[in-house]
Amino acid sequence: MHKTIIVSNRLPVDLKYIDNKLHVKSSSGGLATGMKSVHSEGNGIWIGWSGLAEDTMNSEQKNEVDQAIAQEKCVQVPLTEYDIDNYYYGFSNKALWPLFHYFQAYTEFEREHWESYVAVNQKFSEVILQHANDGDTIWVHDYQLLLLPELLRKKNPTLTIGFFLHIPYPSYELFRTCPWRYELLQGMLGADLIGFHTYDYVRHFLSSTSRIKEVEVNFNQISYNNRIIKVDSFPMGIDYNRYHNAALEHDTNPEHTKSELMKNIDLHNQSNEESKLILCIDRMDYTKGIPNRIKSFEYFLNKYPEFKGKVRLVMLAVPSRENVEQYQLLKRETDELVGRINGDLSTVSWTPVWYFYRSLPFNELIDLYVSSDIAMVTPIRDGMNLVAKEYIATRTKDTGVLILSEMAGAAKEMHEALIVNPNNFDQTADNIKAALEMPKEEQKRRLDALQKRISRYDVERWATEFLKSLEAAKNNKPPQAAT
Ligand code: ADQ
Repeated sequence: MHKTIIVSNRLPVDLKYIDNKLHVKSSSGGLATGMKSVHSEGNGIWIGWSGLAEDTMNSEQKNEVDQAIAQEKCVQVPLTEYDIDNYYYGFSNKALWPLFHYFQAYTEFEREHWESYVAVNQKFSEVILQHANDGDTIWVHDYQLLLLPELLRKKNPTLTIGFFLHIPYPSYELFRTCPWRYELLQGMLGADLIGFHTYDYVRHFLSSTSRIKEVEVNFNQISYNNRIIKVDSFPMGIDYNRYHNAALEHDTNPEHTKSELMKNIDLHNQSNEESKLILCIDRMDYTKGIPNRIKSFEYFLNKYPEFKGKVRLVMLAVPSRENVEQYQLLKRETDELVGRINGDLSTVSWTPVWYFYRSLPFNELIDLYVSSDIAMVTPIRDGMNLVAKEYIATRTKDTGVLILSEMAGAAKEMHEALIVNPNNFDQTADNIKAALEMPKEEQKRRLDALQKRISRYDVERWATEFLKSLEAAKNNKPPQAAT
């Protein structure tokens, strides 16, 4: 029987050496959840990097890591510190990430980074080919592995290869600025099915492909090298029940032990009945629009001063890619903005922005989701954005309003949110006011529609639909499918 191999840059296991002891934690992130049934089925495996640099471990540790990973039905692609600096922090996060998110001024196209990107994609293909049998299905994830589909197909044309991009696909005008645009497209075109979150990304991809390469595009199919490649949108969902049930549990369990953070928030709410809480949860990334959000909140407070003392912005930012310069600059800008606004506007009993720079465990995240009146998800650019969906899943009392950036892929499916352009502070301020004043019936009406959709198109359904479509794409192949 054929198996399915999932491939992503990082494995769904978190490995750490603390005081020389290996700590292993399986990930409960969106992708790991969505892939759970695929991964646990038959002899399916997951291939990726462990998160630990190969050249910083001794042979005993390497063995220990290998064993721990094998227990999770995973196989690792060993990466060195050089690979991580150049392939991951370099080409993936200093070239592709900003380019695909329209931050062209941040892109660095370095030959050394590119060469490492090619070499690491090659390393991935070698490990996969050692574990794949003829006819197996390989599902490759994300921008770190754009070259992989073609590398695999060249060596084994019997494989069925799917590729899914988790970030936006930019317009041709932007994509063409990449010196290795041809190679990147060539790499992706090794797949039988290429998936994106939204139809706009599909359109941009088809347009880049037809302008850069000699291909024939027919609706959402590309004819290339005697093969047909299907391109389609698969909006990724969340594990709706996990979030919804955790929120219900939070409501009903009187034994629920609250975090220090929540105790403080509760204390503040009790002392100020009218007080409203606006929640923001992001990775600390320049694509997430964190400075704009703070500035638009300040703009709102100045435009509608009657809300001063009554609304707080609770901002939770999880540290990310801290050794990339743009991320350090963003952190500094955020620290300064929060400091300035709180310095300018705070009173003895009111601090407008509560800012936490850390990752929170799941139960504390739920505490925050449940306790907030409004969620503000206003990225400058975002492939999908799962926080918007998680917030909706935690609404168990028919109250809550989502303010959502039109630049997030999620906006394409979540029309009932208050949709804003994050660069338009006037519009954002007006929508914050509208959210704060929205009648209960309207909140319920919007939430009902959103919850219905988000619960139906959950992450498992996303994975199933992609694999179903991949199966169909495979059967679409002309009989002699080799390139
Ligand atoms: P990300 O850019 O990581 O993902 P997102 O989709 O918002 O963005 O997912 C972030 C996840 O991290 C959420 O599940 C959230 O709950 C969690 N999180 C954020 N801050 C946290 C904190 N302080 N503590 C604990 N957890 C925190 C990429 C793309 C997105 C796309 C996803 C999936 O950039 O556009 O939606 O992949 O395809």
